[in-house]
Amino acid sequence: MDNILRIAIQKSGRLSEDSLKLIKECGIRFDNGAGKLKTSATNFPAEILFLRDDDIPGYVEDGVAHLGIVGENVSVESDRDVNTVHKLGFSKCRLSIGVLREHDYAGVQDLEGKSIATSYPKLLGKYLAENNVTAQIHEISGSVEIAPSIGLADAVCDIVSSGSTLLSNGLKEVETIFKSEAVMIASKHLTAGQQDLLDQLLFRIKSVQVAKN
Ligand code: PRT
Ligand code: ZN
Repeated sequence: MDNILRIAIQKSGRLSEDSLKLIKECGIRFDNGAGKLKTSATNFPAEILFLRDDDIPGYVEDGVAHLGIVGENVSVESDRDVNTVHKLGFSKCRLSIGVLREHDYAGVQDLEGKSIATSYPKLLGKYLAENNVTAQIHEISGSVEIAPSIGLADAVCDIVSSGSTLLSNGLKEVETIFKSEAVMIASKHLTAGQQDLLDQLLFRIKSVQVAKN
């Protein structure tokens, strides 16, 4: 087991295609037969695990996976003890606060005493504390943007990419609290052999990135 790298990537979602593409562009070949949860590379000592993105930081912290590709937003929110070894440049997005469009918003102090719905309570809590704002954080796991229009919360804090989801829910973006992209995270307990394989992989990833720029 010492000389094999287990890489966890998202099974199905916004990160999946680009994660697979990156691994392939590094010259690593494997069979990704539909529905498989694990596959072995044929020309590099690596295994690929297909997981839900939220589970990846925990698997990497525990050393079940040695590396993972995940949104920095998910990695930071998970608060797991892992190393962020490289930014990958895809799945760029931001974590932003949105309020109802008709709401007169003058600045972050306007959130004082308000309730904010989010799936990112830690990142939001940190932002509010840094800005000396006390607000009620209402943690929900999905469909966050609907919360203000149904009276569940005064504001939302959610991932934004084009902004069209906020718009179609009658919201406007008022604060960006975190900028994110896909990152490679690594276990803090790699063997010397695994560290060597990670270095080889990072060299290939950087070469791919340089070739694209
Ligand atoms: O099933 P699993 O748990 O693995 O996946 P998931 O549904 O939790 O995650 P997924 O696939 O939706 O997103 C994976 C990662 O992609 C996120 O953690 C982000 O790092 C990144 N990413 C990039 C995004 C977006 N863009 C994005 N637009 N994640 C989510 N969205 C959602 C957002 O939540 C909101 O509902 O898209 C909507 C906003 O998009 P716009 O374009 O309307 O602004
Ligand atoms: Zn998820």
